[in-house]
Amino acid sequence: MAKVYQSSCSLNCWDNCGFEVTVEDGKVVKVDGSVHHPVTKGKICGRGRMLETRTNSSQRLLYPLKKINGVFEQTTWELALDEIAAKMSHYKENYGSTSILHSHDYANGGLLKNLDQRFFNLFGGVTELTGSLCWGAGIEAQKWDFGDAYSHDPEDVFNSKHIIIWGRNVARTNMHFYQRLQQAKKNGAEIIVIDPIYNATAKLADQYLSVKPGMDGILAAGIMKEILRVNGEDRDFIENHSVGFKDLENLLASITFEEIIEKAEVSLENIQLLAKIYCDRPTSTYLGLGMQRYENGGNTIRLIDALVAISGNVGIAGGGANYGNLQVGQKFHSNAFTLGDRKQQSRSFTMMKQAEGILEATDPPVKMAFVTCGNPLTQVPDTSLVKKAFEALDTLVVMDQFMTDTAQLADYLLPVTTVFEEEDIYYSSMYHQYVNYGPKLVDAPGEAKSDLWIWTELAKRLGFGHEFDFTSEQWIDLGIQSLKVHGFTLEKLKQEGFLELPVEKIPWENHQFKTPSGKYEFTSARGELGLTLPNETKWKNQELAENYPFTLLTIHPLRSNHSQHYQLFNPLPKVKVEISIDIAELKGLKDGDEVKVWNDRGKVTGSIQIMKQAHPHTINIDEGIWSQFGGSVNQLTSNRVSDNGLGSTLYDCLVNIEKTSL
Ligand SMILES: Nc1nc2c(c(=O)[nH]1)N[C@H]1C(S)=C(S)[C@@H](COP(=O)(O)OP(=O)(O)OC[C@H]3O[C@@H](n4cnc5c(=O)[nH]c(N)nc54)[C@H](O)[C@@H]3O)O[C@H]1N2
Ligand SMILES: Nc1nc2c(c(=O)[nH]1)N[C@H]1C(S)=C(S)[C@@H](COP(=O)(O)OP(=O)(O)OC[C@H]3O[C@@H](n4cnc5c(=O)[nH]c(N)nc54)[C@H](O)[C@@H]3O)O[C@H]1N2
Ligand code: SF4
Ligand SMILES: [Mo]
Repeated sequence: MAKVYQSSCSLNCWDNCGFEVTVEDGKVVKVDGSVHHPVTKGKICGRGRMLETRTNSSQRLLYPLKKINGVFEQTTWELALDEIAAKMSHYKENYGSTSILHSHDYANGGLLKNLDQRFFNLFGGVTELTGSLCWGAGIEAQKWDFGDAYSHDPEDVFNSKHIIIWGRNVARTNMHFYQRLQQAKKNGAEIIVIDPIYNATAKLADQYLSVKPGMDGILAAGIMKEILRVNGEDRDFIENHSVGFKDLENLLASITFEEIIEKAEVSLENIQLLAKIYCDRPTSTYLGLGMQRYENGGNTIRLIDALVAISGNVGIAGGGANYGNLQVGQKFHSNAFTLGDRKQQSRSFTMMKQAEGILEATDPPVKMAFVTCGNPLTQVPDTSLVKKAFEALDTLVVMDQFMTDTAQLADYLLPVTTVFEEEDIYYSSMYHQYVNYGPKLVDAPGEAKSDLWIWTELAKRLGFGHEFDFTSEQWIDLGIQSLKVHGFTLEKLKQEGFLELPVEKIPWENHQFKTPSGKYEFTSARGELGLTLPNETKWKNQELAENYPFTLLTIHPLRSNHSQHYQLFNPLPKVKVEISIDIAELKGLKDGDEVKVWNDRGKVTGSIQIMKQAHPHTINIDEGIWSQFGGSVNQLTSNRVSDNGLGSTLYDCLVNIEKTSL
């Protein structure tokens, strides 16, 4: 008998959809949207639906595997866990606990996934990763400007007169916001898209503006200059609620409109148009993450924040510099979970430079690594270096559901459950403030186990099993403790399927900022605001730009969440190289031509698709593709970190392109 259950998407995504999952004879047979969910309202995307295919796939890892003489052999959990625990103790005793690295990302949005930190903290503290490939530069930037990175309630977009979508590929990555944009447009709001690629979101726009990749901060400076020229700034906000405006004025005076137009490759007319739009409040800005994956990414977001601030669009209904929504994750009782104060040693590498860290650290060297909820071989920049680093380890433990590029390198490969095979609660600190309940609906195939089960078993072997002696219900209860005063209970969450977290719907409405001064900070003691440029550009690196004249973007794929779904495509995926029309003309390329795209770091081959409209000299290859299907695109990207130290520079990448002879 088929039965339908409320559940949640677990994927790393803006939307955190509510699901209705049909289970028949102990198997998930269908994943659909939950019509009850207040934000996602019954609609989900193909990536969410594909979680059914992922769960039932015959390619799932079923048993613990151990590599012996370069070949994987099936082993038992008992043996694998005993051996891994013994190795951990050995490395800790001989080199210190930070000779072990925990490499992870956020492939699963479950609260209980954070218990990995508890495990490693209680073990004594390992080498951890800081920063983020995803949104690190922008989050840090907003912390400097506002004190934190908060977004408006999803429904607040209906209060905007103008909606600026700045570098966010909404139609592809954030579908429930896209639905709201369609409605807002019907209601009469004006939509403006600023993006080097005329993407599906741009089709909805009243105005589409193309910009040279990485030059959005310069564009924002131009708009601010124009606002000041026409005295359109919000004097009340500037005088009463901000510090450092004088520094901003000086900075803007240091660049001319001519220079701005030349660098951003945007016309004066369009700069003036945007200045008018910003001053005709309320104008909301929805920033994407793509445009801060450049060396100047922090400054880019800070300059856009400054534009939102001087135009009086901070803290008002229908306004905001909407980027991430960290207030969502902050509602959980994470300290009780992770026990950060219990670690005795600590060391960190940035996410971007984890490979360099592994290869270069000596005190102590990195002997062993655990990879969980991440696939560094395809997702971390500079794949050849990442491969070299992970191959150099004495012991690599990978916990995954599939034989990914990273999994192939493991010494111990441990099969884990999917979202429908374990109980957890799910949230995303990117967009809306609802947390969803996800029950265990089916048994895992073979001997796959949850990450939490693995931590618990290893903890037992390492002498701190009692710290993991809780049921998943007890863990969830602990995580939502701080929400009890708001009437939150696990019972309620189970009954409803989702609950709304108590967040601020119009952040900074009271003008109490979380910065050291308590005001909006145009000048931050933490770092200077500058009109900086990407690293890989003719302005900074002429020789490089002569050899590699085209900018490579590697944006998020439509049908996969990063690398997660490619192996399930039918037909199997191929690398598609999208190019702007001028490149096609310059290089004599047409649709379907086979090409190589290369730079000093590596080479990728694929077939051409000419983009209908894109900024000149722009190429895109969607990220996430596995090596067996022609990836990884990160063979081409650099592991440099952003200006403020916490973000990646994945799109700050020059390449060349040629047709390959057949
Ligand atoms: N389908 C799908 N959806 C996803 C994901 C996925 O893998 N697949 N991943 C999820 C995750 S983890 C994230 S972080 C989000 C990301 O969500 P988005 O920010 O929407 O997506 P990205 O692919 O990171 O950014 C791409 C957009 O930035 C533009 N862009 C690139 N460089 C610049 C620039 O210099 N200036 C401007 N103005 N625009 C630029 C690109 O042309 C593109 O439209 O998506 C989430 N949703
Ligand atoms: N070139 C380029 N590179 C990029 C990006 C880009 O735009 N361009 N985007 C960056 C961004 S925004 C992000 S967020 C990162 C994402 O980077 P990752 O998080 O590393 O990417 P995913 O493909 O989502 O994969 C993670 C792995 O986790 C596994 N997994 C899923 N659920 C679980 C679980 O519950 N437990 C365990 N143990 N494993 C699980 C999946 O099977 C998959 O192999 O990639 C970054 N890399
Ligand atoms: S991937 Fe995102 S949009 Fe798609 S179902 Fe999951 S949460 Fe919803
Ligand atoms: Mo991301």
